[in-house]
Amino acid sequence: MITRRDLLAGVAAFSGSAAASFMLPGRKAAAREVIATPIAHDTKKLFLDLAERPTALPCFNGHTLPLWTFQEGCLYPIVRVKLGERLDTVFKNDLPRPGEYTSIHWHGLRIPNDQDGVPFMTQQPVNPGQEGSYSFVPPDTGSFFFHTHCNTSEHFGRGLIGAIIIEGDEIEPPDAEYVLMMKDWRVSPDGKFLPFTTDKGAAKAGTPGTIRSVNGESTAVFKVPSSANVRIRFYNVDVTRISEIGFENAEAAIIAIDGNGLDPLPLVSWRMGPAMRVDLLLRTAPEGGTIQLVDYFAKEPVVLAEFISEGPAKRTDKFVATPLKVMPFQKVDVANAKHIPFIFSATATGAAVASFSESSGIHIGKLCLAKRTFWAINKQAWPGMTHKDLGPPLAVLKSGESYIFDLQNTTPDSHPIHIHGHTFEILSSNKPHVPPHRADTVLLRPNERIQAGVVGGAPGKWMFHCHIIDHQEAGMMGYIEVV
Ligand SMILES: [Cu+2]
Repeated sequence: MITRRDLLAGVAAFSGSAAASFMLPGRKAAAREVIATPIAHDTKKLFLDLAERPTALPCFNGHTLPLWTFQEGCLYPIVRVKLGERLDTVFKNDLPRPGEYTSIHWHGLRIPNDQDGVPFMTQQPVNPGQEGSYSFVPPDTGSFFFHTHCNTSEHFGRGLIGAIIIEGDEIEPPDAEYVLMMKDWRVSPDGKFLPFTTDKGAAKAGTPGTIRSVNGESTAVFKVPSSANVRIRFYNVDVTRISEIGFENAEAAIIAIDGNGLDPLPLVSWRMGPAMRVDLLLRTAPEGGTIQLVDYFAKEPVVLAEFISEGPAKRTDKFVATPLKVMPFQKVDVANAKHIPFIFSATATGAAVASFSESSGIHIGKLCLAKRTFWAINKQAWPGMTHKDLGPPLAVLKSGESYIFDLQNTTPDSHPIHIHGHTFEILSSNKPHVPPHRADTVLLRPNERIQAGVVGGAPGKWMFHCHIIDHQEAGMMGYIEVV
């Protein structure tokens, strides 16, 4: 019998079974695409209170840590909005440190630039004791999230993250739905937060956590209906970790990537960097059975979650994943698109720090480390980790016109590349491991080159950066201007 681990032996080389599954028939789905349309026109009110809340998460092994969260009583708030509804948000900055300003970025939402939540760039920062607000109608269905865009390693590191789900994409409702947020925590053995970032980590693959979790549990356990089709919205909201998720001995399909419905792909495994999301449809086990969700991109596979079936069977039919409705995106005009190269590289300082060891004899100047510019896009390293000191844009796009971003990774590390306010149309790669799809964050593997179509969106300055936060804060960030 071929096990999932055998299959993954092939996947590890970015070929074999996963690639093969993308070549299954059925990608001519355009004819049966159903366009999502607004299902409500109300206004939803949301209040967020950013504050320190000491919390003993189950994964903390009895310790209580000073988390920073958006709401009392929950680790990650889950905000649900119907397509067509307006979301009016008021937030208060009650963070305990003087000068700890905030703003909230709505990751993946194509909303007006002045609602994008980037301090200094799209709004003034909100200082402790102050309130801020946002008001927008999310234009697309799907699984998105929100987080601050300031002091991001620490804010993510302390848990300041929430999910925002835009409903209205289901043709056939699933039997149940679950939201899974995967994040590591950097905690010392005696239960204290470790420094959220290190120079060594920032110059390499990012500063890793010490405790793994899904929804704050080491292994999240869900009681699910038996023999049912359940929707799983899986988020990688870690700052560093790249995972490759799959189920042991189960039938499942990928039905959306970063919220964007696609012709369902049989799930073998799916690799995800920080900020990437995937919506899965899983056929649960018969009554009494358990299905495990596993991260295979680790020295030993790690069980992230268990789905334990209870009650009578919901379905007896063969598992077939119904596609989601999709949004009426303007397609990239590939024939007439302007190509723009983006080269993601390490700086000389970054390369030196990455190879630094006590015995190497390499001396890294204090000034270089103070600047912490280890990474660059098109040889521009974002000056410092705040959003002040705006340099020139990396590119200027015209709203409504088509472009192909030629994303080139010249480093030995993976980079999940995120664009604000836009959705990439992933067209091709020199490592054929992904099918064409839409995404707001695309994982650029070592030495990979990806062609990502973009249609210029709303006018404004839109951040464009790696979502390994250590890389973002050490230079791999810039912005695109749309005019
Ligand atoms: Cu990166």
